[in-house]
Amino acid sequence: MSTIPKAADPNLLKIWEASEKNRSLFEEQVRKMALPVQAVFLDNKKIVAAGFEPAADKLALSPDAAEVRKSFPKLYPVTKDEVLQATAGNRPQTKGCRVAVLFSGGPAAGGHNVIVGLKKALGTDNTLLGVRQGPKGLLAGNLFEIADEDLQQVVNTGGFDFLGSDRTKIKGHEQFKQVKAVCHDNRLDAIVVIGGDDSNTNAAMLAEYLYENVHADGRGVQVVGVPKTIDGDLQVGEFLPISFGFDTATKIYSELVGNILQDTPSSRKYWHFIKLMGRSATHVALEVALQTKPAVAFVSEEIEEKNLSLAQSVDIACRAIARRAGKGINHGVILIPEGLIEFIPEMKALIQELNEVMAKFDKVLNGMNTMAEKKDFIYGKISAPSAKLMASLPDEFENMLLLDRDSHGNLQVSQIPTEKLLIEMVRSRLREMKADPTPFVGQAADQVDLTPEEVERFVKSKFATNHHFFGYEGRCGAPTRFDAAYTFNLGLTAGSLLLAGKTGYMVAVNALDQQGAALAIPLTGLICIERRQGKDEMVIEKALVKSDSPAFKYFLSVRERWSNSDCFSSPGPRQLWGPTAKQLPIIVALNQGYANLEFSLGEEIDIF
Ligand code: FBP
Repeated sequence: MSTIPKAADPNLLKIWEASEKNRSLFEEQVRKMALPVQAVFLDNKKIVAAGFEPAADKLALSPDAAEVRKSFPKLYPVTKDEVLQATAGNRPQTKGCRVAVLFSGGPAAGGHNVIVGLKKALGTDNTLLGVRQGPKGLLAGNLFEIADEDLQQVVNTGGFDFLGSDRTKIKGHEQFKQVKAVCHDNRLDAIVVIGGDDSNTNAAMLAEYLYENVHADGRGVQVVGVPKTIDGDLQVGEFLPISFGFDTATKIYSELVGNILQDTPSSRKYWHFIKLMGRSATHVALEVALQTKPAVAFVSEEIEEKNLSLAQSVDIACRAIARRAGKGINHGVILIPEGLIEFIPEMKALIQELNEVMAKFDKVLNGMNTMAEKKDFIYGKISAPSAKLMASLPDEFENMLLLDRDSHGNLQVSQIPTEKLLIEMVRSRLREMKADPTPFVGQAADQVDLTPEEVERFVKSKFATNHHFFGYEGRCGAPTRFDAAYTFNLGLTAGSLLLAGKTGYMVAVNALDQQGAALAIPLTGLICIERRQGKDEMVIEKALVKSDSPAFKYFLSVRERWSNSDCFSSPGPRQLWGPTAKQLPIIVALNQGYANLEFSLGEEIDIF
């Protein structure tokens, strides 16, 4: 055989260069993917805006509703906290409307399709402007007109790169005034905020502030929110089954976890501690657990409800490891939700105290030069139990708890290496258990039921580990078929709502297994009062995993079996075509009471 390298085939180079212009062969194909459109948005196969009418079902309001209403004297009398539903009747005929759209917060797959749907609903008689770099760009008036050709490039692609995003919180009179001036100067009639719970709270405040008198003739600017976040914690019961981006992120994480699970009984030597993104709620880790069946999956909400300490949480993992070691299985996967530490009650109390101290003494702390100086100061300000707990943590972890908070006052948990902390604590606990297994062996809830032979096997077993954090890998992947379809319909809903003259709503689509129903949820009806950075603030409450939800109950019924055997599932890469392409998130199908896992959102239409 010749060792001289061959020249590349010019034909292949041509194919590859063409694909480079279109980013990749995959993206070239994906742009052509037809999308399902709900019947209310179709007239003779042409996409049109829908009208709206009151929905039959009512929102369950928070106990703070009466207090919240006082802060929305203009919005509440109009929305009356009533949900609207899209209808093919009284379609809006609005022309000349100028709408600006922005992304806010972390990226999530499908954002580009929201914009495509929005533009389609607005049609050629209205103008869509993109805001570059999120709320910060809105304050700076960084707007440009979006053309159909721009959208042909980004349809069905992941990420937020078309516009960019950021986490600036628009708050305070000065910033609201700034937005008002931008609206006035750009002759805006409406703004669409694509964001999570905090961004939709901001949208409600903006809708109130911009309700009237933005333009010389007294007109205001409408504001509508679109529910985005991979965390899945923006849910409103049956009205909003899930935020967009969750499906793509969890399918990507499930593929990665499935691959690792496939590796464990192949190489038979590692315990993998895997932290999964999802700042607060455990929806992401729960979905990935249901998809992959690991040995252990922590559910933060359960730990909080049972009031478990950090040491007790560590014991959960140790018991599973010991039980499997007794059976000769010295490998497995432990899933850790990103927000776990904030839900362990003693850690939560510590973090809350730190948040308050850091907010209150912001200036003093910023003036300090060393971490040691900051620590000394902070230790003097927190309670004795919190100080004791903090001092017991490894240094690296202790420093991380003192990192700068995000613009909403939250600890940036994606930066905290919980997976490494757990490995250290599990290792030292296992050492204790092996040194004298007697107190740990038995049938009580906090013991491990092992035979003498199994105890011997456990004591001799090795504990080798790897740690991973899957977060940024999943946020911007190409949208799944569901996220692509769902977001396009959310965009159609938002555009229709604006043309129908509505303001102060968040769009939603439910009945995801039954052709979909487009809804508008009044933002004021979602707001409650929560303590943040030491102050009471109006926020949209995060939807956490509920212990009585069908998804959690199902998980409870199977997790011991998964833990005690070496069964697992490898769901493989997400599919855009073929028999599994239409699979919904399992938690959505279970919690909404669907009879199967397949979504159906209407007739498939070529978008361009
Ligand atoms: P959003 O709530 O803005 O959608 O962001 C969610 C998230 O992806 C979390 O899961 C994660 O903790 C956080 O963003 C990471 O933030 P950042 O992008 O600032 O590192």
